[in-house]
Amino acid sequence: MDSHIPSPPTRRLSTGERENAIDRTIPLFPPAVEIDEHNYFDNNDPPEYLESMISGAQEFVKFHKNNRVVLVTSGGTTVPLENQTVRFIDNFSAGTRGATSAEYFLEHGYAVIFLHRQFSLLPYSRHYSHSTNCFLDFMEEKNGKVVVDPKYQEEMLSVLRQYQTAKEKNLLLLLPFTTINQYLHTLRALSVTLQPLKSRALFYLAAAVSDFFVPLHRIPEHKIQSKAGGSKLLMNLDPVPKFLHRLVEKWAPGAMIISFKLETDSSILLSKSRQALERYSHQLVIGNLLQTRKTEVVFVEPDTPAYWIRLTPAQEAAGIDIESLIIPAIVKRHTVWIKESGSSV
Ligand code: 9Z3
Repeated sequence: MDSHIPSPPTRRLSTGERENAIDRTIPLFPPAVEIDEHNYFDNNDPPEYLESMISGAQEFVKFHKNNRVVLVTSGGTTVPLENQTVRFIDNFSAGTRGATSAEYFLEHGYAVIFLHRQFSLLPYSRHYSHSTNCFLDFMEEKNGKVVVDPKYQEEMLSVLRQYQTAKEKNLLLLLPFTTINQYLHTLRALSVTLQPLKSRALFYLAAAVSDFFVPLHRIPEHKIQSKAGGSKLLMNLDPVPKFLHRLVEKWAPGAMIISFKLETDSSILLSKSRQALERYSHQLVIGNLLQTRKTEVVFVEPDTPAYWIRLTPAQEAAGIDIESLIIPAIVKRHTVWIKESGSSV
């Protein structure tokens, strides 16, 4: 690469115009109520595979009927602009938080339903699947055979054993989605599936969910055509209903529910997280900033001062996952939640 060409600023894909930007200081959208739920789910069809996916999940829940089960959502959601989709709107999330957290939940004895964006990072394989962690770099050739480079043997053996244990003990159910609509239908159906577990069910909603979408009745069937001479493409997106309150009240009563709040402006992170907690009346909002999400998060809970979890510089240098601190703190709270609800385990 020519070193005289300045590299583009990171993460900023367009300078944009201030007056067109989403104003993150305005209050959150109001939560969805029953009529919004009907409007959305009656008018945006479920994915064809939903029924068979849910029957697999029912089996999994039956198998773990006496255990703690966490539903981890992970990765970004896409917003198709055409029904036969060539173009879509997406977001940055690679699913690192979700995939890493799932590993630590498994380590703490949870069964995990991993509802993830297809092709985003997966528990265990994430160590070797990222473009900066290409699996081929962990291999070498010896006597005409492919073997793991000795310097990675120990770590890979440990990851492999954990992965195989999770498989053998049927502790990990991988369920993919791609679009925001698939995500919402699946989340609702899974919530109902988890109801028999009552307080032993935990929701850990780490997926980066789109705020805007094109409803089914407005989506063009075929690829949007560009006209000769070039015309502007104007998009008209509806807000995605905020179903968290429905989830808390109706879809998963009794379960412990944790959502994430993502911001880029540190001055509004705490207030936005507190607003979300009050608006949806669940148990915990984990606030994080895009820029520092791998090294610090803040727990916002009812009647409690904000609680920060931060990696020390030494932990950061040693490559410690912040999720290794987040998950034990959650497990402690989930234990209290279960006890207070009068259940055991
Ligand atoms: C998060 O905040 C996650 O921690 C990240 C993880 C998406 C930042 P990565 O995949 O990133 O590890 O790179 N998730 C929730 C984001 C979200 O959409 N929250 C909604 C909001 O902020 C509320 S449900 O409005």
